[in-house]
Formats: sequence, C-alpha cells, structure tokens
Amino acid sequence: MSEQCFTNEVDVENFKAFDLNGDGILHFSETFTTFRDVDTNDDGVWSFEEFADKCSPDIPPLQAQIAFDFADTLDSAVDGVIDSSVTCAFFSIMDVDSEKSSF
Ligand SMILES: [Ca+2]
Ligand SMILES: [Ca+2]
Ligand SMILES: [Ca+2]
Repeated sequence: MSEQCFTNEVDVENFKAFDLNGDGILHFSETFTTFRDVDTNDDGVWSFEEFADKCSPDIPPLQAQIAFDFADTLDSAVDGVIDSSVTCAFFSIMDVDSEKSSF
C-alpha cells in the first residue's frame, strides 16, 4: 500500500522538475529543455549520476534509482542510460488530459 504512495510521490516530483515555469501544465519544450539541462556532459543520454544530481535532495537515493530504472524502461532501450526519447514518453504520461491539443 505504501509502495503505491511512494510511486505517486516520485511522479509528482518528476512533474515539478519538468514544469519549468510552474504553471502546472507540461509543455513539450519544457520536457526537452529539462532533458538538456540534466544532461550535463551533453552526450545525449542521462547517466544515473546526472539524474540523481538533479533530483530533489528530499528524494532518497533508492527512490531516485527506482525513478531512473522506470525512466530507462520508457526510452528506446533498457541499457542503464536514458536517452531523449524518454521526453516523449514522459510527456504522453503527464499529458493525461491532452493539454497539447489546446493550441
Ligand atoms: Ca509549465
Ligand atoms: Ca549525459
Ligand atoms: Ca535506456
């Protein structure tokens, strides 16, 4: 039961990290900007170190690892790094009410 809470908290933290202007709406450009921001060595993928470095200090390392592994399953290959296709996956998950269709 607490497992479920755990996952929701990670999702909320992820959303806050991606919602750069804090308007509560996730724009695709924000997810992509966040991806570039986390990718500090600019090699086009997130390592766990880069990911953990950008996580909220409130998130324990274990939770960061869980979130990282989850994100690794969302991108194009489960290979221990996260590539930019995760931004599309994140966006489609977060965009539950299809805000993007409002323009
Ligand atoms: Ca926003
Ligand atoms: Ca990188
Ligand atoms: Ca991957």
